[in-house]
Amino acid sequence: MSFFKNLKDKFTSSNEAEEVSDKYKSGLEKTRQSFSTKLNDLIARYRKVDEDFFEELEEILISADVGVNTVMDLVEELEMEVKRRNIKETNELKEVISEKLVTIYTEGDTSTSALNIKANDLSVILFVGVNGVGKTTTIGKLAYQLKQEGKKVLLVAGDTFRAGAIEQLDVWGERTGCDVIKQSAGSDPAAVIYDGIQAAKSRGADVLLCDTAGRLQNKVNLMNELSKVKRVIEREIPDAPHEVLLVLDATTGQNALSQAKEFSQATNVSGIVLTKLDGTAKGGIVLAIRKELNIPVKLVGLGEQMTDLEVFDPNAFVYGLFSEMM
Ligand SMILES: Nc1nc2c(ncn2[C@@H]2O[C@H](COP(=O)(O)OP(=O)(O)O)[C@@H](O)[C@H]2O)c(=O)[nH]1
Ligand SMILES: [Mg+2]
Repeated sequence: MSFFKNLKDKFTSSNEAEEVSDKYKSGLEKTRQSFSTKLNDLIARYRKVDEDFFEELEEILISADVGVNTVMDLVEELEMEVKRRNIKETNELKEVISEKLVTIYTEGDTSTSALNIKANDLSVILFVGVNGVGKTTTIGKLAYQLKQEGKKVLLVAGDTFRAGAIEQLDVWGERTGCDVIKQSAGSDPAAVIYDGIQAAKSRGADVLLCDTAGRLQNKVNLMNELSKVKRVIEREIPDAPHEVLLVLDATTGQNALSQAKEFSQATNVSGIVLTKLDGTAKGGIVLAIRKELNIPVKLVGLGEQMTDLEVFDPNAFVYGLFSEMM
């Protein structure tokens, strides 16, 4: 069966699957418009597959932030596939490109993007990332989802540095019906997180979502503080934190990659949350992050609403990009 047909079947097979693919489709609107316009235009100009075609395809992929190394790998694989299947017409390549985007993302890694949340015990999730990337918003969205699944969720206001950060988390607490553990602004974040863990244990919470600051007096202070917060969590619960999620803003492009390198050193990041995919035409950054950092993208932010957070699924991503070309 063809790859397009498979995808189509998969994402129209049930109401749930359709809901997921609709979210991806609308969240990836800008990337799809830009990418499919360019790809269709390229295919119209080059009817036959040749060197120049691949060179221009490289440019399109690089302009979508896929990342140079990933683009090279991808195009190499495409060229092999063209030989193997004896493809002559560029029109036939749409499907091959979409298929390769998925395989290049998943290559050598069959793990799912599901969060490491325990069935019958407390799970602690630490959110890190620079200011404005969407940490607090993602915590609110995730709290909402987990509550829908029937879990008891507590939030901890570990960003004690930025004015208004505690109130912002409080608003999400009210919106989602989750308690927020907090101290006054300026207090020691590790102490607040410690309080959060004690509260989560005594109240029998299932999941503790820990917010942190994205900026301090300087970067060294921030990284030291995050390491300290992580140590406190480890000391209180030996196998925690169950996830350290680095939140990255997709609209910042390749800059997100350098942020990832810095935070990884301080906290051992277990997964990426890529926010604001709806706000960029360069959604290819998701591939660059996966390939160049070797950290899985676990969640994607596809809008500002409470429901605009999805587990990352490379198939849904590609379906969202190619649905109009199928
Ligand atoms: N369009 C869009 N905006 C988002 C998304 N996630 C977060 N935001 C917005 O990004 C801004 C900063 O978010 P915030 O959670 O305060 O970032 P923090 O400083 O990392 O905690 C807010 O205006 C959010 O509404 C997303 O997936 N899509
Ligand atoms: Mg915040």
